[in-house]
Amino acid sequence: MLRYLNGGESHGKRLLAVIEGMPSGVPITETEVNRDLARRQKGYGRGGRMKIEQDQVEFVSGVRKGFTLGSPIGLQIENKDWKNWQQIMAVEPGEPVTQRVVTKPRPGHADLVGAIKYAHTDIRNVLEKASARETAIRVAVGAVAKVLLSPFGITVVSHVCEIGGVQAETGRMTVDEIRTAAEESEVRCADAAAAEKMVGKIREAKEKGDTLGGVFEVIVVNVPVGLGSYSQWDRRLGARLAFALMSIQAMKGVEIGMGFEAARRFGSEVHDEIFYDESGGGFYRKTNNAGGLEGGITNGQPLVLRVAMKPISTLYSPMKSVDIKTKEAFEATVERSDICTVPAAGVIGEAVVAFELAAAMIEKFGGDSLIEMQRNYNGYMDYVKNV
Ligand code: EPS
Repeated sequence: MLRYLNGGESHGKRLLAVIEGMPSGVPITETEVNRDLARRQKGYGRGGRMKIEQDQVEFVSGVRKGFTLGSPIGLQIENKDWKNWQQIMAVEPGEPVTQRVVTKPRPGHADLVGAIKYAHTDIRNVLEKASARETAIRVAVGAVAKVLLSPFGITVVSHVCEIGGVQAETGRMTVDEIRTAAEESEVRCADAAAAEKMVGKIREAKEKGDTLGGVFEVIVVNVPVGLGSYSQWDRRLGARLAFALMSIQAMKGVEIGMGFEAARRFGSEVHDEIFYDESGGGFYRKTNNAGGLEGGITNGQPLVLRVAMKPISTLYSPMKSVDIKTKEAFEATVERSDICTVPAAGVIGEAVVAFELAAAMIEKFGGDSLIEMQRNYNGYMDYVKNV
């Protein structure tokens, strides 16, 4: 079983995670994790905080001489901003904090519900962990998962499909073309004309003191048939992927394959017909409306998942709210915020999808060592080829 826990306040000393259940013998370096951390920090529409942070992971356990040991992998990322918050975020007991106390909840944020639930009078105690700063360590965890998927040829790609209502047109592009174009785009969108319009929309939101959401897509190629199971509700891989994606801050919906459009069509227009190639190709489909999943099980086609992100709830332009201390109405204003983080959200989506797939691979092929997994994988793929 692969699992992880994370901790860390946005302006605390550092973020941390422990991954348990990674097989031994997986080649891994901090450099490849840092590559994804840098990808997460980019994107037109980011705020001032990203000028302070240059996220770098440190492995503190479970890795020796560039290989995983099979023991828990400890990861940490320093918060560079912590030096500006040492007193406010101090761990030691002392005088009550009087600076940067937050009593004004932002509509759409965890602020109010979190303060009520945990009986906090300073909303900072809520927002520090509710913050999407947490996604930095989740990307690091996902990068470790990607390293396990890579020997099996499994590649996870993401791109932005929509920002502020501007839609990208990528229907005729291959996954490789999408990936290359998205990585070069400042909004991680593979359609250059749409990307330009998206940048314009983000600029417009900034001028208005507003924020913007959008939609990103995660595509996974070379997924073997047979990951996940219909045999129990919580083993259905589609459900687990949707859970993981919905656990990212600000996500409001997940579509698999044709998604919601399938609800509007006849069955004959939706389901992917099955063919058989006698010359050795075996079973195949001409379409992938199922997005690579049938009955909660991968069918060997690419996984296609689209995720809707709401606009960030920290706005420069005021929205109505009520102070939790004085109960007076106020109009919220902020000092620093991102305008749009859909480009970064795609990288986070890749990470959580990679983690769920790594977990499913371990369940199917064993998880003590990479060598054992490869042996089992090769035997299974021989069987699949001859079905
Ligand atoms: C966030 C608020 C901002 C973002 C932060 C998420 O932080 P700050 O209040 O320090 O400006 O920058 O995102 C990150 C730090 C990050 O690494 O993505 C929030 O409230 O969710």
